[in-house]
Amino acid sequence: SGKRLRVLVDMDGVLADFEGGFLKKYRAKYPEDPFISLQDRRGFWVSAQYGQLRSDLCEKAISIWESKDFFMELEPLPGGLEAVREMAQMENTDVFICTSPINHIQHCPYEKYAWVEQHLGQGFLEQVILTRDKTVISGDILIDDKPDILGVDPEPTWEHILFTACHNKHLSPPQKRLLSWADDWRAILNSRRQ
Ligand code: UMP
Repeated sequence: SGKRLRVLVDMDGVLADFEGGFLKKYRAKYPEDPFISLQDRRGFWVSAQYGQLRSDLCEKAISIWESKDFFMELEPLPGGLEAVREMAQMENTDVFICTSPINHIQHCPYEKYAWVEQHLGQGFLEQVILTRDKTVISGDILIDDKPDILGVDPEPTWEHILFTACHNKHLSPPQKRLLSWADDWRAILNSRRQ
């Protein structure tokens, strides 16, 4: 009964540990430079906060995620892969991984597909959406750690559920939150079923 539920799940900060992977590789490459602990992260843009700390650190931060193997070697966040596998098996449910690649195109787009293939299997490549504008993608729910998801469509079809991350945990956002994958994501999906 009813129509199918389409769930869009973000990758960096929701399925893959972008912040942890960044900090580990930044500290290894620039051991003499200051860094921002995950507890002190504020704002979605890592490069902006590093640039505020010291102006030269903005490009040093960017050099980390522009490097080969950065996206491929990100660790899965706890429970994320299990959750999307379970969603994919649910009746009347379609799950897509919806992620924005960086504009330095040498490694990131390929490595995002390779990460999904490695962790979720080749069949899951059918579910990957790479876009710089998530507002043009239709869905019922978008689970994403970015507080402000803007684009050309002022009224996206999806309800944005804010996935809690080190950089957004102090905000009082207008959206519902998913605190982690241990939180009740099944209830959030069910609330959008008709
Ligand atoms: N990103 C940057 N700069 C930052 C932090 C992240 O370019 O300071 C990149 C990483 C991801 C993209 O490829 O932005 C965010 O994608 P979504 O999580 O919004 O899909």
